[in-house]
Amino acid sequence: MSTRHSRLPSEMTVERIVRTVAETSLDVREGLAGRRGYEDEENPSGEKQLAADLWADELFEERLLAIESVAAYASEERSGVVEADRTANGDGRYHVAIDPLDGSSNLRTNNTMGVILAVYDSPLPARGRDLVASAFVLFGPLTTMVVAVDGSVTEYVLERGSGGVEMRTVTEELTLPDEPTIYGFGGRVPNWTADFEAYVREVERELKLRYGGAMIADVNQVLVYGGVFAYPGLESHPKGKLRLQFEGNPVGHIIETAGGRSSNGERSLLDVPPERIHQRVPVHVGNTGLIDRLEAALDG
Ligand code: AFP
Repeated sequence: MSTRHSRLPSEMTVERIVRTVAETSLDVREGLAGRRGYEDEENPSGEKQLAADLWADELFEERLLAIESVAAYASEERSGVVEADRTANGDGRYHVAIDPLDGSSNLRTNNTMGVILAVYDSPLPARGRDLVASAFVLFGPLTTMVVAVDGSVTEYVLERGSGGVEMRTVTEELTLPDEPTIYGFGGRVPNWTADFEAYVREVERELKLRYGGAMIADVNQVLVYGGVFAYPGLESHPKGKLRLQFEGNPVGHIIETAGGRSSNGERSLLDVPPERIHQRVPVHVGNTGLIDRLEAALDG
C-alpha cells in the first residue's frame, strides 16, 4: 500500500480489502484440516470442489462485500458475480475477484497452496489494465502475502496479532532477479503444442525444473529466483487451464509490476479482452527475455 501519509479514501479502501483478505486467509489456513473431502458439485470450470473451496469462498464473500466501496464479488468457485446490495453511501468503486484456494488439489498431499486476490476498478469481467491491486497469500512454512499496488510489489509475513492480522514487511520494491534460474510448465508433454515443446527443449537445458501444482507457489519461485512459469495452451485445450480474471490477470500484474513480463502467447495478459467471468487463458509469466523468446517460438 502507498507509503504516503495523506492517504486518499480510495487507497484506504484498497488497503482495507488487502488486509481483509490477509486476515481471512489466516482463518482459511487454520480451517483446512477437516475440510479435505470432495463435495458432490463441480465449480463453473467443471473442476471438483473441496469442502475447503466452498467454505473459503463463503468467508471471503461475506467479509469483502461488507466493505463499503466493494461493489461486487466474483470467485472461481461460483458461476456469477455477486453484487453488493449497496444501500449505504458506498461509492461502489471496486470489483473483487478471488481464487479462494489456488492449488486446492495440494491439500491432500499437504503441499503449498493459497489465495489469489484481484481488485479491479471496473465491472467484471474486467481488463487486467483495470487492476488497482493484486495479491496472493501463500500457505508455506510461513504464511506470506505478495501485494502489487501503487507500482511496486511488497512481500509480507502474516501473523496473528492482538488486533487481528499483523502484516510484517519482509521485502519492499520486490523485483525479479536479472539472471533466471528456474522453470515450471503445466499441462502434459503429449498435450503441448509442437512450438511450445520446442521452447521447453531449449529452456530445460538452461534452467532448473520447479513445478508444484499450485500456480502461486510456482510463480513465487519465479519472483525469488527468476525464470518462467507457464500453463500454456494445449492441443486439447487451446486456451489452457487457468482463468483470466482470477489467475492470469493478478499474476500477470504482479510479475509485470516486479519488472518481468506476462503473455497469453501473443500479448500481455493485461491486454487480453475480457469476455466471460470464467474465460480461460494461456498463462506465461517471468523474466522479460524468456517471455520474449516464448512469443517468438509460438509465432513460429
Ligand atoms: P487446483 O486448485 O484444482 O489444484 O488447480 C490448481 C491450478 O489451477 C493452478 O494453481 C496450477 O498451476 C494448475 O492448476 C495445476 O494444474 P495441473 O494439476 O494440471 O498441473
